[in-house]
Amino acid sequence: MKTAALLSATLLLLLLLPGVPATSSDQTPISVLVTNSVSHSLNKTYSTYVVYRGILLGGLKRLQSSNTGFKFTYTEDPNYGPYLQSVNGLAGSTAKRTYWELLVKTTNNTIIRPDVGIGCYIPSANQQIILKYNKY
Ligand code: B12
Repeated sequence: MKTAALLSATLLLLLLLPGVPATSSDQTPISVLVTNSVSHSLNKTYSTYVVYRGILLGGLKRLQSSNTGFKFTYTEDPNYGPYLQSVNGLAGSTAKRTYWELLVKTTNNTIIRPDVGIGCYIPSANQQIILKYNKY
């Protein structure tokens, strides 16, 4: 009896505490904009989600398997982890000095350039992830 009361009190506390998800599987919705500043081809926007405090890579994998036409590949850097190599069939190239830049439009419309890659970035709800084919 005591245990049951304690359990419901804990559950109530979890539901009431701001910022604490009711379950660890809560979805954090994000959109993904694919854009190209080298050849100015058509932009594409997709919707997906990451789990609570999940990494962007997980959201991109989920988006890829949702059959919306979004495709990506990545390589594994020994020091920094996943490096976004190609998006929708277009790959970055050392010879052409091109790469897929990772930008994020936050909910107050500011565009930031994360100082980590797709394997470390943890999106917040309703952020727009911008994958921009760019030159360096
Ligand atoms: C040059 C450079 C780049 C170039 C690399 C191109 C090239 N062929 O030279 C370009 C412009 C492509 C680049 C891109 C990015 N970079 Co950079 N880059 C560097 C820099 C200044 C030097 C790397 C280097 O040449 N090292 C010397 C060589 C001999 O060692 P290397 O191991 O072979 O270097 C390779 C890796 O560093 C790799 N690489 C470069 N950046 C990144 C980022 C990630 C996430 C990964 C997995 C690999 C990777 O490319 C290098 C060449 O092959 C470092 C900072 C520094 N001073 O070390 C940042 C650095 C590695 N980059 C960083 C970041 C965050 C990025 C981006 C995610 C930025 C963004 N928001 O778009 C993107 C990667 C996006 C993607 N597609 O996944 C961070 C990584 C931190 C982290 N823990 O994740 C660093 C440490 C800078 C920082 N902000 O502090 N980068």
